Amino acid sequence: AAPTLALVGATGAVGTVMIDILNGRENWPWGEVRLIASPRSAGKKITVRGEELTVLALAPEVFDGVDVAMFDVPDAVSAQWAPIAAERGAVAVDNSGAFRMDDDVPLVVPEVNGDLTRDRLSYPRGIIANPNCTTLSMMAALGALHHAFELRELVVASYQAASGAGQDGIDRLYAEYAAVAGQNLGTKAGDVRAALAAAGLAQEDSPFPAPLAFNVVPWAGSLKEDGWASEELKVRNESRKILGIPDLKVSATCVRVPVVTTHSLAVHATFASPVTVEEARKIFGAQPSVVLVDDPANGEFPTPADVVGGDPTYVGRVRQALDFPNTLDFFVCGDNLRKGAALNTYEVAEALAARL
Ligand code: 11C
Repeated sequence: AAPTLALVGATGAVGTVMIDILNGRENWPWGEVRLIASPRSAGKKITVRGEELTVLALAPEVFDGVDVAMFDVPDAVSAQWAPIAAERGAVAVDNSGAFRMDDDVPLVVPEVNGDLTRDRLSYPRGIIANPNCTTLSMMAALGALHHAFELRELVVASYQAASGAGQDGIDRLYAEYAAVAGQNLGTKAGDVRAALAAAGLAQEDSPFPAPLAFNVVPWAGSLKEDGWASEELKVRNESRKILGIPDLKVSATCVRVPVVTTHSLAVHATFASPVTVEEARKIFGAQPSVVLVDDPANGEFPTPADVVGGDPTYVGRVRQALDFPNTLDFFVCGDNLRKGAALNTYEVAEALAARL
């Protein structure tokens, strides 16, 4: 019989994009689909491939008979429920941060280390993890370069969209834009903060630590040791694990920008030997999930507003770093809710379905 697919977190920001992906998929290996969410959302109706499904409340029994269960829920929910799904016979493909760095849980980007979905011995706990959207947004491009030229050092700055903070992030950015619209703000220190406060948007109610409208905020995630943000450490640790380079030198600065969806990264990647722009372009051209948009003379480079909603990783501004012969600088944009989250999870699930 065709395998059964479950989606836990079907009504959240990433879950909603996942439904869109399920509806748009050309090849369909699945039989039954089960949509699962918190008891608060249970009973909702969602149409998947022409069939109206009722969202089920998260409970151990909903995993009975499920072959692959995709989790798009907060860390604590995954930490509790992915092992229950696995115990009941499903392979859990988890998009949270709960298991990513566990030695017996592979962290998979199909273009880079997809072989890890082929053998059950690679995921002994029945759990496969999906990377953080910031790491993931550059991985298809970086993995292709690494396979060809051997990556040694990685310095990145991210430009992260509000939807990285979920529906609350999206709602907050829209509310801030509405509150500042038509006012000539951004000319005096504090004028944006004051306008938001006057509109009833208290800073302490925001998922971001400073106003995002008319601004950039050099912070994403929670505070870790020595002033690092959790997002920056995730970029370091997850890049090392996915690329299989435990001692890769990485330094990241993560920044939130007033973009709704699509993360961007400025990447400074150093390889074992000199790499030319022509060679890099060839490698990007040979990677089906990478699209090169790189003709600055004609104003062509990737921007979030131009690529949001797309599946590929868009790469532009490819340059040989002038003072670093083994180093390439380039700019990457990737939809953080699609390849950065739902799409990658689904691609892992689909690879598993092919083996069931
Ligand atoms: C953000 N990258 O943009 C985060 C969201 O570890 O899955 C995803 C957090 C994670 O805020």
